[in-house]
Amino acid sequence: MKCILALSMLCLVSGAVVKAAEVLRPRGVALSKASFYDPTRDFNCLDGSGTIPFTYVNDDYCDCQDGSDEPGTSACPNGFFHCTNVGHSPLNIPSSRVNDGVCDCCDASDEYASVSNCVDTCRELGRAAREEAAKQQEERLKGFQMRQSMIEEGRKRKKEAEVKMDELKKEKEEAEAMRNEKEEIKKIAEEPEKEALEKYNTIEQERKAKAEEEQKAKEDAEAREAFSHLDNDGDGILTVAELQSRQTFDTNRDGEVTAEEAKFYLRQEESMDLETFLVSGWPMMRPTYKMDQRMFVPPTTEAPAEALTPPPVPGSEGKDEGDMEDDDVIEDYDIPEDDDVEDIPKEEEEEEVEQKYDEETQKLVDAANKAREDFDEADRRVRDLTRELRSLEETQEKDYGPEEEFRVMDGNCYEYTDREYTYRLCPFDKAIQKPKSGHGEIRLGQWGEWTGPEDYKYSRMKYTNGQTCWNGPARSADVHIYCGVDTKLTGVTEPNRCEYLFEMTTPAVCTKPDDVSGDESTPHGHTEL
Ligand code: MAN
Repeated sequence: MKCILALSMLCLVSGAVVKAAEVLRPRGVALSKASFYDPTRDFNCLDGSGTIPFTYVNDDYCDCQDGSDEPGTSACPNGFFHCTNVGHSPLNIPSSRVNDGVCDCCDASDEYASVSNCVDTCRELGRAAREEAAKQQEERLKGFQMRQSMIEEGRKRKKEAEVKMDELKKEKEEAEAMRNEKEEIKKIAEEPEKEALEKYNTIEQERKAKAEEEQKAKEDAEAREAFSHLDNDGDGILTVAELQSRQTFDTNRDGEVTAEEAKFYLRQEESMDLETFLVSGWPMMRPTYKMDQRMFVPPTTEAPAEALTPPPVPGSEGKDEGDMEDDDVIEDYDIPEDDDVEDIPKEEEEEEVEQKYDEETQKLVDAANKAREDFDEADRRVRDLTRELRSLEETQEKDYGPEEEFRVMDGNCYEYTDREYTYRLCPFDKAIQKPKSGHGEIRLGQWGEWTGPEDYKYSRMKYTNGQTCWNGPARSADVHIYCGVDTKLTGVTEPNRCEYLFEMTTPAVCTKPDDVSGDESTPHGHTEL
């Protein structure tokens, strides 16, 4: 479209070609696009939406749909203005910012017709930027060199692990052979032990049976002796009168053995023969009788005398201790309820527990025990070596980067503390969150995999299967890795509930400075330096 008359002067000014980097082009056009703006020809809109006379370029009227006819004015809402910024970096700004009173370009070219006093600061800014860039390059070079050391160290460790694994495999084979040998020895030692124990057990059973028999005989003899002792007239029959003659049977301790008291021990009969006595009379009478017997045995040491001091018997309160006679002591005993008057001495009990095998059997048991211990030890060694080998194999299976550059991080942990938590990342192992309040650690995840984009997958790590979030999924953590001279965490956030983002720098991802494209969109181009 033609310029209207009133604006023709402006058309001339704004449409005039400007001289920059010795290539003439309209205002706001980048050097790379200069060839599209030929003042000797009509202008073709860059998107092909139309063709206009060259004088329409920068005439402050938008003719092309893509705004390409107005690179130097703010006429097109979607156009771009290019600042050359000599001395610094060129820049494209939305053309709406042209002459808006704000200095966007350091060379002030975007404000050519505004009242703002923009001045060209490109040289100073350029110098500072170049200094900063040089510093960054230097740091990146340093990082890159450090990466080389990490690679070397990583490869060295890999080799060492391989050597160690070979050693362990050999050791394991030897240990297995040793275990098999010990197992054989154990079997050989256990066979005679088993036989001997079986034999021993038979003998032992027989011995016990015999002992029981003897005990029974002893008790029988004891009962018969008691019978003849109580059978005053020796007629083979115990009578009420005979029992009444024994103070022992004065159950209520009133000084007299009544017929009822005597009959109690005769099972309410008038008399009892030996047979009945052995079967039912003696078992009932025995505790009382034995107690009586013991009471009369004069104590030989003080201890047993003390042991015999009877407990107070209800009803005996009226008796003054001082008035007591020897017999009183005896009579004041309660009748024991069980027949344990003769407590089995402690020693005997212990002897039973500690009972040893006969010498021959014991030797075989000892030999088998030793063989078992030896086998257990050999077996333990095999299991230890297997475990060690497995853990080493797991390490070897991990992906430590194309050049083993990340391997040195395995085994280290890095921390970052914010207001509430201390976060810990142990690369290739786990991520942890520890509340400052002192509560227990929360597992955010275990080492999962590399998750960076295809062109550089080693720029992101994923840790998964952490502690389950209340009413939610298992916690997990992403780790974004940037180039930096230190391996450290630079920040941790929780962009979504229970999904954590760790940011980390390390020389492991520093590329050679010359290779750096400066394109911030590629992960390894991004630097935190
Ligand atoms: C804990 C922490 C937080 C998390 C909540 C979810 O407090 O792990 O990071 O958001 O649990 O309940």
